[in-house]
Amino acid sequence: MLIRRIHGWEIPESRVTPEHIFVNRRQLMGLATGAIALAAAGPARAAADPSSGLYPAPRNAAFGDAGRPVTEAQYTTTFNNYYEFGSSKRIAAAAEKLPIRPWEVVIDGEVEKPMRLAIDDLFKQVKLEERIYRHRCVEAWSMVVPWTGFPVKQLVDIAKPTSNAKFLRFETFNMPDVAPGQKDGLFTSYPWPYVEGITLAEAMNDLPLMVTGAYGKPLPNSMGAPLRLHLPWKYGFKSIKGLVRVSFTAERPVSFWETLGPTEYGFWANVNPDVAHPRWSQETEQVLGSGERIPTLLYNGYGEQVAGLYKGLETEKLFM
Ligand SMILES: Nc1nc2c(c(=O)[nH]1)N[C@H]1C(S)=C(S)[C@@H](COP(=O)(O)O)O[C@H]1N2
Ligand SMILES: [Mo]
Repeated sequence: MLIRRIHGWEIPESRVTPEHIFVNRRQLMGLATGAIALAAAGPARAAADPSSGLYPAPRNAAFGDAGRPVTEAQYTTTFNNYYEFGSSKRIAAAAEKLPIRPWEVVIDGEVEKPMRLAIDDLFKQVKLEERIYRHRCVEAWSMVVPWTGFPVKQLVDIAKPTSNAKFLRFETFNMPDVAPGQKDGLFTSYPWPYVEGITLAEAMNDLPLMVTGAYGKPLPNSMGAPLRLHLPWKYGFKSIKGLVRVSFTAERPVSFWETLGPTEYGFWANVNPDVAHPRWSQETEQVLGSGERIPTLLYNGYGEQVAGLYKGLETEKLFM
């Protein structure tokens, strides 16, 4: 039964290919893509967002330009995995119904003092910057996004973990009344809320980003507003959206997908073209928007920054 559910989930080619066709059709129709991009980049909601004054944040050039074109917002904001709102990629309209203010984030577990922060108060305690990162979904499609956010390190500083803390456990909202995917039937319930985890050592690396915005604006709901994680060297499912809680733990957290399909989705989930998913190859990826197929890189090309984190862990399943 588990496997059947997973089957319904990740079918990389069939999900991505229609997008490619869709894109080409638009181009064939002679639509000015620039005009579409402008329209898509300016959602009406952004004006009312209390954090909109924080944008655009300065770009941190130390993280480069991804070496590939930035994927236009018209694609990344409308082709999303966000199972809380359904299992198709077209959840953007449904996600707009998520009330993102007021919004609180709880920091608890192995910390000096647990706290509950209003999201805009949290934003006041951190320094936002823009970073262009590659994103590689386990389904073998990819994108490049200029994210705005703050290093996970800054969150660790705010939390003040105790010496018992070894992991960070991230949790998404659970609101079945607004998120139809969380209202599953009797025999098909997912283990909501969505949970993900990383080690404290990973959290202290320079790369992981707490994301608050994209394309120089507050995040659209479809991409995980008001707060999500981005881990550019790991498969996309680790980059959890709609965060309401970060807990510091002594034990390794078990993630949402790991609970559903432990033989397919593990804790580490580092990108590796040479380690196939049990049901498909990870050698290449299809670029969202252009539809181009390109080789996948070890650690999604971020090995220089993160490979050292995994020294001595070679017996672990690092790449699933
Ligand atoms: N809460 C939550 N976070 C999530 C998901 C989800 O279904 N729910 N999907 C993951 C997957 S599989 C991917 S590829 C990315 C997609 O992020 P995007 O919609 O910004 O492209 O979000 C990840 N974070
Ligand atoms: Mo994904």
